[in-house]
Amino acid sequence: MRFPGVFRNIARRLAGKTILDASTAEELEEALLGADVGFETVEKLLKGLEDSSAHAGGVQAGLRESIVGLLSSGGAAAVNEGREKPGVIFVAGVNGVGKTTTIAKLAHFYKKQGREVLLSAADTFRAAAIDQLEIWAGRVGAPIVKHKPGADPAAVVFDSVSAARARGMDLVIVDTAGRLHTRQNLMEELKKITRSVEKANGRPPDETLLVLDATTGQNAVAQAREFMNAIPVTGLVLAKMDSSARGGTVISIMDELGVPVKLIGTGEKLDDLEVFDPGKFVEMLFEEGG
Ligand SMILES: Nc1nc2c(ncn2[C@@H]2O[C@H](COP(=O)(O)OP(=O)(O)O)[C@@H](O)[C@H]2O)c(=O)[nH]1
Ligand SMILES: [Mg+2]
Repeated sequence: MRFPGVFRNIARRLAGKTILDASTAEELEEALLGADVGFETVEKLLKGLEDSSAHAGGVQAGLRESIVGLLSSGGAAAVNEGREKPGVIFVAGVNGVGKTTTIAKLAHFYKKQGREVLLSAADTFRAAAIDQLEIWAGRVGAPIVKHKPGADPAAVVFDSVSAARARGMDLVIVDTAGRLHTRQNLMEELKKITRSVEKANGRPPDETLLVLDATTGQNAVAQAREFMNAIPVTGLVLAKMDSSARGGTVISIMDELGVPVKLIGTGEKLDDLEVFDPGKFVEMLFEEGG
């Protein structure tokens, strides 16, 4: 994954500096905004740098540390697989962000660890969505539970979780619709599916992942707020990090939403999913791809 030179340029500009002077602060502000870091997050980062009069390791190290701090503040980054079988991972997000692809990658990730994964085709709004998940299920080698297009997604989920329980499987990953007739309908449906998991499994979903398209910047933040009003999102997945122009999106998304980014999508293939690591990510921003 490579980012254009924004952060590398920042790093160069800050090289050797132990005090943040006004003109550098201004340049830094502009560069961070240009890298898709949201306004409030930029102000917070700058204030942190200005407040400490001198940075032992240099301003650049101070900035990196602050960013890693922001990226780590949302809590545990591991996907919760549930304390009892089957764990239920609920996946939401608007159409086109990369939900179904992420589900396939995640199923593949667990299958490689020898876990038994069942996919639940609860995006019943579009017939093509069921077909698409089925194709991925075939590639990954995971069973799928599906109903007819237009069926009640809560019933699909109930059957999926019940089947996984009966077969003693480890995990159920639930694909959901990203669009219905209205946004209100969609949010109601997601709530209903959540209750259906609880009915079938005796507890709500163990993990509720919201998939966001990393290329959409502040728009992704707005989307996330809407979903978070309807369902208890426990983790974010930033898909399309490989085509994300600037990389700063992650920083403001985590700062503004207070929910950890747990996974990042780095391509269209099954292996293109990574567990999000703040330290590694910041290093990559500043060094590898710049
Ligand atoms: N480059 C890239 N493309 C992705 C990634 N994740 C998904 N996509 C593509 O985004 C498009 C929409 O993905 P899909 O999973 O169908 O989205 P959904 O509507 O949210 O289920 C497809 O063309 C995927 O191949 C990613 O991490 N990187
Ligand atoms: Mg889909």
